Amino acid sequence: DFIQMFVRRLRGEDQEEELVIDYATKDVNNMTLKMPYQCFINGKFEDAEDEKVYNTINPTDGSVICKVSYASVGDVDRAVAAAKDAFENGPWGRMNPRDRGSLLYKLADLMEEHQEELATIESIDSGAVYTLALKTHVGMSIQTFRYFAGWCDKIQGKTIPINQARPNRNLTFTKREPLGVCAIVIPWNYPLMMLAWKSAACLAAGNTLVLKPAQVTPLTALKFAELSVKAGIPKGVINILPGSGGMVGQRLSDHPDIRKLGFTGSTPIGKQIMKSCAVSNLKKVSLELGGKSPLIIFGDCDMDKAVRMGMSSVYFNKGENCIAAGRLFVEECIHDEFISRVVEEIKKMKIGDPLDRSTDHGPQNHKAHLDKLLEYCEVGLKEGATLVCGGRQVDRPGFFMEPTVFTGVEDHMFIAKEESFGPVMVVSKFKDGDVDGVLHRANDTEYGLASGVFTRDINKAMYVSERLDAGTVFVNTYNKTDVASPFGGFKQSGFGKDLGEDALSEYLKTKAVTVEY
Ligand code: TAP
Repeated sequence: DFIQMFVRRLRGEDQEEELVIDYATKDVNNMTLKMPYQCFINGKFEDAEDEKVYNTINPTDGSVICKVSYASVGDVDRAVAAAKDAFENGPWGRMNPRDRGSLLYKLADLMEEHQEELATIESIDSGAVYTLALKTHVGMSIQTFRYFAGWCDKIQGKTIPINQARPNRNLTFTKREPLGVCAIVIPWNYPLMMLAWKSAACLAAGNTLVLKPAQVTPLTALKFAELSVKAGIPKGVINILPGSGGMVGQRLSDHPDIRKLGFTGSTPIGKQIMKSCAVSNLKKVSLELGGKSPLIIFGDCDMDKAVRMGMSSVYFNKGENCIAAGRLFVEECIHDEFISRVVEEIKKMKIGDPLDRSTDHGPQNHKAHLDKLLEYCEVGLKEGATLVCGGRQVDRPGFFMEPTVFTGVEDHMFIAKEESFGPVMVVSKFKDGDVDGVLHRANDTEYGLASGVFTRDINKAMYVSERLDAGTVFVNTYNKTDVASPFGGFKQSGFGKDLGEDALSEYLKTKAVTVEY
């Protein structure tokens, strides 16, 4: 019966022999990678319907890593049916929350055991610098699962005083229940971490899921699927379908048995998804979309810190960072010094093979993205912004782009308004002391994901952070994202939070029970 099966699974006794995986293998980074490449449906790796496949590419040299299954609508329907059955009839739905937490802790432990392999796969599939992949892409993913594992047995409702129906008495209490089958659709910039941010909260809340990774970065998600089996997560709870947004993603948005879709990606696709979710069956949605996050640097800042963090606000993960500072506003009195120090530091950055431990800056994620970035820089030049450095592809194989700085960027320009999602620093000056003026310009965007301010004046910092219209404000720091702190945007950067206690609510519904006695 299922309890015995569950106990065996918790002990990991019956898992490894059951699971048959046809791996793609590769010797790289002093290890042999074993990479599942097929669709993961109902606890098994299997070919897509029609056995369709596509190639996933290593952006460091443009070579093919391996072929990957290309899921279609039929595969989505099978995965959703499996997730529905796992939710309604499987052990997952009946499990004690604390046991659910144990499984998620086990999964996090397995991810840690395999962290070098996961980071290497992430590095070759997405171009992430290995040292960063280990610490952030994989490291934060592990922390995310641990953090949400701890929430499983702490999801609780309230008792609420309501008017009594005298002479009887009433008691109202609320229960927080999982939604059912959830879909998760994610982008390519942090493939495993985006999976972790959404899946961990979704699973901790007791749901089952069908996830579509970005087409260009499917491999860590499929390795994660393998680890989930080893952890003893029951079949059907996690399903992973590599494939296109237009087909797999669209079918997930339209599917009548899915109750929630969690999405991270661009604003136009987010709108399309929300529309489809509404029309099909009014699915709940959360959308983490584009950004053009302003970073304001005042003359009274700690200059060393402002230079260091101003650079990482733009160049972290080669600029493929949703909260990247899309626009820097630098006070006139320090503008020239700031720029010359940034340029000096850029010269020291080592561009190269992301697996090399001394590399600071790896290749852009895929060719189409690099091409878009080069075009972005051309537009900036044509508009009359000053290209201080960079702007070109690096003369070597692969999809490398020079860290770039534009100054003299005026508010009406395309590069002042549109996100690059690459290593392009876009700098505008503001008049000395003009706090309200720069705030107005910083907020004059339809995006509202993140923002930052550097100043030693605590009053100014508080004033500015109150008025910046963004879901995250960093004061004298940047990119300081933590699993316990809610993350998500305002305005057309979307709604709904990842991480922190808030993220659980995205995957729960509240039931009010009223008793008369
Ligand atoms: P998108 O083109 O929006 O793609 C994101 C995901 O949606 C991919 O998996 C994509 O599939 C899928 N998709 C495409 N069309 C779809 C449809 N009709 N229905 C359902 N899913 C569909 O974004 P991108 O270019 O991959 O990522 C870059 C953008 O994401 C940037 O604008 C960036 O700001 C944003 N981003 C935001 C955040 C946060 S937290 N706010 C984090 C990271 C990135 P394919 O694999 O086929 O493309």
